[in-house]
Amino acid sequence: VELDNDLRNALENGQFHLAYQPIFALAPGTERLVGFEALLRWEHPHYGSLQPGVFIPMAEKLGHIHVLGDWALRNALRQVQAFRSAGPELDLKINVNVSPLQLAKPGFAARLTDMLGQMPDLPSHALCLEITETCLSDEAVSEALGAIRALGVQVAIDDFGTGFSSLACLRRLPADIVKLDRAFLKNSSAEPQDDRFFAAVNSLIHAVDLKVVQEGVETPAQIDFIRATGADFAQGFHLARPLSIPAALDLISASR
Ligand code: G
Ligand code: G
Ligand code: MN
Ligand code: NA
Repeated sequence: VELDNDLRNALENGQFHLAYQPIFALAPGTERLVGFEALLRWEHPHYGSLQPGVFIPMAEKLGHIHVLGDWALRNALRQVQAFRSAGPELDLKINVNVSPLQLAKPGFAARLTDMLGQMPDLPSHALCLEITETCLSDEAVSEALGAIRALGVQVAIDDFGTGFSSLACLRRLPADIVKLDRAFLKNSSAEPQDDRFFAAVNSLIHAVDLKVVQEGVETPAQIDFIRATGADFAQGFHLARPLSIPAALDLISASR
């Protein structure tokens, strides 16, 4: 209950910031930086750094998710412009998580259009919105996704493979990218059938013209495994943790 009240003021008091976790393309023999996922952090005056798993559900329940989500989106867009200037030839992208509640509320696509309109130097393909697969049955969400993709903004289905995915769903996903949940990867590559299973999942996603990001890559062996089984992109602690802005800029310099 105390946190509920704190959340109301946290935005005004400047207690939120974004961390940036790098995403890499699995080019043969190497990994190439392609962009970052923006992740919200709340520096609480008493409890320290709070993870979104704690406060996003609270913000959704209290209705603050719209203001908080707009703040994150605006900040991430501004930041990716700076990242792109630091390495123009890299064509860096920014992934921003959005709650289904944000998408379902009328006006989201219009506000996004405004934000992008205020940034004429930023191509819309540099933004990717991540949504969890569980919300796709909602008609309002599907409509918003259509409008968003018409802008040229990319859509990624987050945490894919653990929730309500069905083959029928996959076939008509209004998206460009599928992010395979890290739980999926855990304990894999120990058995030969894991290779065939992952290769088949990647083929299936490629068959409907989507790209694959594997999340939660924690070991060198997992990089070899997902490269061999066909993932396009990778993200995870083995490659890079969520970074501060200076650390992200250092990585960009080193990637040029
Ligand atoms: O960084 P961490 O593992 O704690 O993130 C947990 C979850 O919080 C992630 O699944 C992510 O989708 C969600 N999340 C992080 N940042 C944002 C944000 O800006 N908006 C929304 N809606 N969710 C976020
Ligand atoms: O659900 P979503 O994918 O948006 O969540 C992203 C969260 O996953 C981030 O908070 C990030 O800290 C966490 N994360 C990123 N890479 C790894 C990883 O390799 N292992 C684990 N356990 N968590 C990770
Ligand atoms: Mn995500
Ligand atoms: Na995820």
